[in-house]
Amino acid sequence: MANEDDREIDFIGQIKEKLIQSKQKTADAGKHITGNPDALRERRLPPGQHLVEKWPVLDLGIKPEVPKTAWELVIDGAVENPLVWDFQTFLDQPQVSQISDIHCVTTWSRYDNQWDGVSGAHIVALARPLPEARHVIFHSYDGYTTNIKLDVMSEPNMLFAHSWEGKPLTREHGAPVRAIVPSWYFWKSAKWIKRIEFSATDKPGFWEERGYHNEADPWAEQRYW
Ligand SMILES: Nc1nc2c(c(=O)[nH]1)N[C@H]1C(S)=C(S)[C@@H](COP(=O)(O)O)O[C@H]1N2
Ligand SMILES: [Mo]
Repeated sequence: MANEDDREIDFIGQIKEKLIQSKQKTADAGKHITGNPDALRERRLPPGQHLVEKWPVLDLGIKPEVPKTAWELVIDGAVENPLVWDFQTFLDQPQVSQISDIHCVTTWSRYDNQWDGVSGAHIVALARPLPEARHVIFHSYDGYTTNIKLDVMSEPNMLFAHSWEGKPLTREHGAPVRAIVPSWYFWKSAKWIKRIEFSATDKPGFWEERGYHNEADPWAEQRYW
């Protein structure tokens, strides 16, 4: 009898161990964790996100074909030094290479994307925002717009990318140049960018006007409002 009891306890013990292991796995994957932002950051995957290997495509159904020879980038608004660059002038700027994670509001995340392009900090330094400038609005060739705060432009890994994983961006991912704003959900990373507008007033963009959060911190789950 004592033997049978022991076996039963052992059995329950094993089940418990399995349960703990599976919960541990879930926790390690960063799912269902709330509360401790430091623990979340260490785990790298923001709350409510899951990892993908392939890079999904999301747009408004229009994928404008913008040849490098026709592409132009206007940098204007509340700046001392407005600029208009063609693609060669863009390439003539100091180039940076950065690796960052993508977090899309539709819950997929993709780690370690390598981008090449021109840093937001470089553009800020050249354009010299006026003292009243607080916001930056991205305008794209498909009519899409999105807004970020001026501070975010100068974050160390914010850039305007022409390449991903060492190859030119494909049309569907925003060729020839797109914004990459790693600290915010990916809808802030405007594809097919054509204008960077500095502004004293905030101008909510396409999704921000349709219920998306005005900021987009994935760690604070600033998804919709
Ligand atoms: N110009 C433009 N940029 C855009 C969008 C868009 O529709 N048009 N969609 C945004 C959204 S909602 C997401 S999730 C990402 C998707 O980028 P990807 O297709 O390269 O994954 O682009 C963002 N930038
Ligand atoms: Mo998105």
